Amino acid sequence: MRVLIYGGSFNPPHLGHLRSVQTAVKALRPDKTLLIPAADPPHKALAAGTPAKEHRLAMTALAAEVLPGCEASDMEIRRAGPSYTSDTLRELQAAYPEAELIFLMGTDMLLSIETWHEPEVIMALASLAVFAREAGREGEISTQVEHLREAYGAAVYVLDGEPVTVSSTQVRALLPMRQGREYLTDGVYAYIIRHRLYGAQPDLDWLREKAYAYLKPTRVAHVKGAEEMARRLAVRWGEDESDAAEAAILHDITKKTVGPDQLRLGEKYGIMADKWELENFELLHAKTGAAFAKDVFGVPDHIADAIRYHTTGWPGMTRLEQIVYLADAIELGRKPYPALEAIRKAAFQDLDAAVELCARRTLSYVAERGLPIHPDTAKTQQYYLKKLEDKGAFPIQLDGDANE
Ligand code: DGI
Ligand code: FE
Ligand code: FE
Repeated sequence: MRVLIYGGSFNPPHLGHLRSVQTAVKALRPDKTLLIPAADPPHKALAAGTPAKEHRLAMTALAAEVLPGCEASDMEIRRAGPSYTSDTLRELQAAYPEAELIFLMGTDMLLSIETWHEPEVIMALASLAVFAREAGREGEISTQVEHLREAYGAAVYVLDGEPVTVSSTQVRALLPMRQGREYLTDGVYAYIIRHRLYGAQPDLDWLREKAYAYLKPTRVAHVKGAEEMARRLAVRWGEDESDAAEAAILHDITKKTVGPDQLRLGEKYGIMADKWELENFELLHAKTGAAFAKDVFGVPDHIADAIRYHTTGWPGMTRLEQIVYLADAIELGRKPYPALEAIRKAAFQDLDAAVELCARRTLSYVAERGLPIHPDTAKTQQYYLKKLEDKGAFPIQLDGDANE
């Protein structure tokens, strides 16, 4: 039996790691491959902002899923203190007494192995597997391989392949810029976004694809329209365009859940439905949407709140919240309703006036249908009316031909 072992900080695990493993698997045909994230690597301090080791283990397990016969091991993370490879190999030898252990390593590790804790134990317990052809370092590599064979009797497999040069450092630098997804498995990327590790912000193409999968197909056009309108308004009002897009993409994320299921979803997130929401479950989708977007896509509070207030509004909304509230109501695919054109126009001239009119219009829409008025809708309208008065502006008058 052969067990291939690949250790590292996996911070995060990326396709370069997986390709190295694939190359080694092809050459060495192990029965089992273990990816072992280190708890506390003795050789290099982990970068600032490194996620908890449990996150690195979870990501490594997700990465391992895409390679048959490959799994993540928690043995170093479980163990207290620094992760010495010699201890790991002792433990593995006890677990697989009959197996040949093969320790896969990168060039830097190969060259520095004599400075590790108990290098002679490592080379006695395991064979090494290294890549022969890292550009410009072939000489160093073959000299070191010869040296380890002579000095330690090391068994070294020299793999005919180039190591993949993408690094975790590069990936970490890309993630906050909504980039880097192409270096990760989808499972790892989704995990990073969900927990917003490394300051990651989602690639919006990816987010759309994921978000639309939760929508009824007939709602997708509305969400696209809301995103487009939210972007335009963000540009107009100097807000972050991609934050506005992110909120709009997710704003109706739980809308498909109807009836008592909407109530149950709220309970799952600790949302107590109020009297009005109990009479009209649909109102809850704004609050459950915010909670869901936080849970599944890790959205920060300012985006979650824009989702939360998109249906009723709220007194004293931030500009981003106003933008999402309005974008939902005036996106270009909205079926015409009275005051729509007036709200559209106002949204680019005076956000407060537009919000006031939009809330006023919802109040009459709801009243016409005999539905209960949610107090937040009323409060929103009153708040913005007062705000307009305070700044000496007038609410928008609708005359007879407002029914455009
Ligand atoms: O989710 P969308 O359809 O895109 O739009 P939305 O989130 O604004 O939801 C619109 C629904 O919410 C619409 O059916 C009216 C309802 N609504 C908004 N404010 C109130 C309200 N329903 C009641 N009962 N009371 C309100 O104050
Ligand atoms: Fe909605
Ligand atoms: Fe909507």
